[in-house]
Order: sequence, then structure tokens, then C-alpha cells
Amino acid sequence: MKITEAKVIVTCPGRNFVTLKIMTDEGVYGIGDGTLNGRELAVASYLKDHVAPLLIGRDPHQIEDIWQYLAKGVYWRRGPVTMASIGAVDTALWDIKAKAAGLPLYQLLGGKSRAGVMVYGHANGRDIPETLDAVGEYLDKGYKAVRAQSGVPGLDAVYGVARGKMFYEPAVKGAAPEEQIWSTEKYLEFAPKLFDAVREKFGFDFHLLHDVHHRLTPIEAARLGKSLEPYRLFWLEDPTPAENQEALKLIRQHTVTPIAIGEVFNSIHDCREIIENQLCDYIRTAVVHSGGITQLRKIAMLAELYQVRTGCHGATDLSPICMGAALHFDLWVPNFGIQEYMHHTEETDAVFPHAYSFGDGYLYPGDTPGHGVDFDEKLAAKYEYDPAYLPVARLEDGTMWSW
Ligand code: KDG
Ligand code: MG
Repeated sequence: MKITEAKVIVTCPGRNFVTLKIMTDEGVYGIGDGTLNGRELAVASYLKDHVAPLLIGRDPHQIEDIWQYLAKGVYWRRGPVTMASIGAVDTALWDIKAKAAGLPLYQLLGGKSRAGVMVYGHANGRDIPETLDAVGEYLDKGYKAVRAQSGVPGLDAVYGVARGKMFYEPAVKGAAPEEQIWSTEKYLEFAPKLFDAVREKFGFDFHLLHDVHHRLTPIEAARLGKSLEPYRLFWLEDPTPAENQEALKLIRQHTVTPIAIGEVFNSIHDCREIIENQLCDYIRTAVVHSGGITQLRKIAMLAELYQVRTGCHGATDLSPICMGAALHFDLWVPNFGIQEYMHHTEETDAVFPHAYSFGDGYLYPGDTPGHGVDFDEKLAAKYEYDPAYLPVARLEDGTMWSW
């Protein structure tokens, strides 16, 4: 089999997505997600100008060699743009291999390790009563795990609080990022009250998660983890900015609240020391941003040695292709923890028809050969790229902060 064409398509059915479609001389094609929120066109150019021409004529079955060629062969390694591009290629190649074999992708990885993939939904509200209502809705829908985020009194906008229902979308349309004001003091004062209210109303019979989104210093994160211990979180996510990995040691010295980190990581080298030193409990790297399944499974195998489990990023800015591929990975990976799941809009789902389905708190990838997600190119062509950026955060005195 030979690759005959590699097309890069940027489409905006509600939000921007970068899709790679690889065609072969045998008529089998594969699709991969290369979306990098707010930097979509950089990935599209990397793929179009620097990767697609190199794929023509290669055997799509040589997934490992193509991965090594693009990731190790290249002098300028790693980084989110490079790795999201490689992620798109790798996902499309796994799709082709599984379709050619007539098997769902999880079978090629080693088969099912579980019946379904436990997912967590996003319950959020502008205040505690609204967030409680949202938690209740997820529990009514059968979710076994819920992430709770709430607006903080005195702050106009906070990470994790949706503008619409069910479809949390942090990127804001426009030519420049929206600026938001952050106060650690107000947040730390408020957060334990939210989780006290959630456990008080709904009890302990479901998993509860929370994302700090890189806002705290190490000692503040330690204080938060300690103050949330009575509410037994499944995880506290990204308590501090990921660059300072030493910070996690300090947090660990003070709290047994489990830590999840890694949605912004793009290489096994970003994960290695954290995993080897057992500084996290869940590793969050996603199929697209970690250079595809080929590297993600290496990360997972390293993590397995240290009883660190997976908890792949699954926000709406990762396309349904990434979600489909992640679900095959999740169904197989022995040290699976949980999968993030935010509904895509109907507009998005129409462009990416998919075999995966939800039932009683679990997602199932389906048994369609490949990763089970397709791409409607004609429909996609109707939605032009529309610039949108993640917000930025400043402290109340104007100091730039981590968003
Ligand atoms: O593109 C960034 C979003 O995916 C991110 O802000 C969402 O933190 C996030 C999460 O946990 O889903
Ligand atoms: Mg997060």
C-alpha cells in the first residue's frame, strides 16, 4: 500500500478544527486530528508545507518508522505544533491500518481490557446553586464521575464556567484573547465551600474532580489539596503551572489529594520525571498533543510501572477524531483511570460522524474498523476558519498570570 495524498482541512463547525486526511492507492483512507486551540493555522501550515509532501509514496503500514522519521529524524524536535502535526499523521495511519485489517483499532492495540470507558462530565455554574444543579443533571444522566467548577464571588469570569449549557468552550472568537481578572485569595477562600456543598447534597457515591488550571503557587496548591481532603476528590488537576515539576514534590509533602497533570505535555520527556518520582496519580496527555497513539502508549507503559493511571484530556477543542482514537486507547490501556468527555455540538458531530456512544456513565468506541470517526469534507467546506483564542489572565493589579 502507498500513500497517494495527504490533505489538510481547517473547518469551523462552531469552533476551529484541523483535520488530516491520508489517502492510499488501495482506496483506504485515514483521518487524524491536529487541532491546537488558538494555533490551528500553525499546525495546518506545518502539516501542509513540511509534512504532507514527505508522506507521498510511503507505506502507511510503517507507522513506527514514519513516527521516528517525523519526531526523531527532524532536528527541531518536540513542541505543541510539531507534536500535534505528528499526532494527526499517526492517528490517520492507525486508522488506515485498522481499516485495512477490518478491525476496530482497540484490537490492534491488544484488545479490550474493560467493557467500557468511564468518563467525567463538566458540571459548572456561575455560583454554588447553579453548579449543584449541573452536578445533579450529570448524575441523573448516569455519570459516575463529575468535574465541578464554579464562578468565584468577586470575579467576573473564571476558567471552567461555560457560556452555554453542556458545551464548555474556553476559546473566544475575535482577533485577540479576552483578558480576565484572577484572584488566588478569592478562589482559595471559596473552593472548599463548593466541594462541601457538593458532598453535602449528593454524598460520596460518585467521583468528584476539579481543575485548578495552573493558577496556584506550590504552597497555595498544597493548602488547597489539604483543605479538599475531606471531600475525597478523584483528582485535583493542574494545581500549578506544569513547567516547574519540582513544585509537585512540595504539594505531595502536604496532601493526599490525588494529582492529575499533563494536558499541555507533548512528549514522553515532559512526563518522565513526574512519573518516575510518583509526583502525579493521573497523566492527562491526549492523543493529538502527544504525537498520536504511538507515543501515548509509551507514556502509558512508563506510567504503568509506577501505578500512575491515564486520564486523557478530552475537551471540545480536541476533535471527535481525537475522542474516537482516545476511546480505543482507553478500552485497551491496562492502567486506565478515566477519560474526560465534553459533548461536541451537533454542528461539530455532523462534520465528524462517529461510532462512539454514551451509556450510563461510560463511552464505547464501537466496532467499526479503524477508529470509528469519519469526516464529511463537503459539509466541512461550508465552515470557514474563524479566529478564536483562549483568554489570558491578569491579577487585580494588572500583573500577567497563568490562565
Ligand atoms: O485548549 C485548552 C482547553 O482544552 C483547556 O482549557 C481545557 O483544561 C481543560 C480541561 O481540563 O479540559
Ligand atoms: Mg484541564
